[in-house]
Amino acid sequence: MKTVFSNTQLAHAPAQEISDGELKPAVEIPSRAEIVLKTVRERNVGEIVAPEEFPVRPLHRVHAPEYVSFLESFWAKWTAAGRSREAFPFVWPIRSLRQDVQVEHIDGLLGRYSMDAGTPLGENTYKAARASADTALTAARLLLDGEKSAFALCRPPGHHAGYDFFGGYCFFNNAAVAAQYLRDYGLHRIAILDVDYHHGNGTQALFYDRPDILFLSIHADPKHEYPYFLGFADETGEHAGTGFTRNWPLPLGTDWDRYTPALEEACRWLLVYKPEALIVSLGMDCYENDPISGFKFKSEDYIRLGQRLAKVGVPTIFLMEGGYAVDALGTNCVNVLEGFEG
Ligand code: Q9C
Ligand code: ZN
Repeated sequence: MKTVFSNTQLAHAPAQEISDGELKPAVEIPSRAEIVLKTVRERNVGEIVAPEEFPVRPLHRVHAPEYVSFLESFWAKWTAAGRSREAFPFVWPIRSLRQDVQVEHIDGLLGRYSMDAGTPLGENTYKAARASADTALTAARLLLDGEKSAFALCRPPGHHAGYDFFGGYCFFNNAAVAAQYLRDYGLHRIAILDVDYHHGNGTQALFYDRPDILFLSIHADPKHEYPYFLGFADETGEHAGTGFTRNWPLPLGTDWDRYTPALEEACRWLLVYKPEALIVSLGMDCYENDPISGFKFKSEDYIRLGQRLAKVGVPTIFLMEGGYAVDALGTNCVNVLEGFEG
């Protein structure tokens, strides 16, 4: 299968992140994409193509135009305020604070458009995130043009980003942008299967009231893991979307054997729903040596994951999400792709 990737995606290169009460070296870093790209080459997954440059319109189908503009203009405003290092939000308009004020200060804007303090923004974040979304859109385009599968080597990732906020290392919701694009260009039923270790809160929220985009997510129980405030089993959709969201929160320590019942159930939902396209939000952070996660996948389990998804028998695009054990990331990711291709 073809891999889509652009070097522009490497331009977002955060140095540090806030976690566990410390400033630590960032884990969502350019070498993640580089090692996956290298492994795709070495193991001859297929041709590597550059993304098309899409206009902003497909982003506006999913994200608030004012949010996109905020990201675009962020660095100019940040530096105009005399700051030169990467930025972290630190104040949010939560309960009892006013939601209706026109925020102008850059510190207020950062809180208005974010969900956490763990996601650094830098000079090139916007252009890298745009390129990552272009990579997802190009993979969607490949499917519309008749390919049976494609791999979008997205980075920065997307599934935590929502209608008007960034967070969890994510800025544009690549999977959501690709899903909406497939809808806008003629497909009627899209399924998104999110196998990242963390719940895809952004993707779920974007499509929560819609029956045309099924959202299935298997992840660490938010009772014990980020994002803490979404991803529980009782979230099944609302209004016309009732029944078109499913969550399988699993305990910390879950290994492949304890993961497969959830995966089998998710695959059964796919069989019933009969999507015209499947988008896999492919995080590799269920891996046993992931530095920020608590599941116990072995590298070989990623082959099994790819094999199982092939049996679903639907045109599929894989979009990279998380996965922070950089040394093993290329192997784990290409294991899925090879497992899928058989
Ligand atoms: N103490 C994705 O995998 N918090 N995002 C980590 C660790 C944020 C992960 C805190 C995790 C976000 C795309
Ligand atoms: Zn993750």
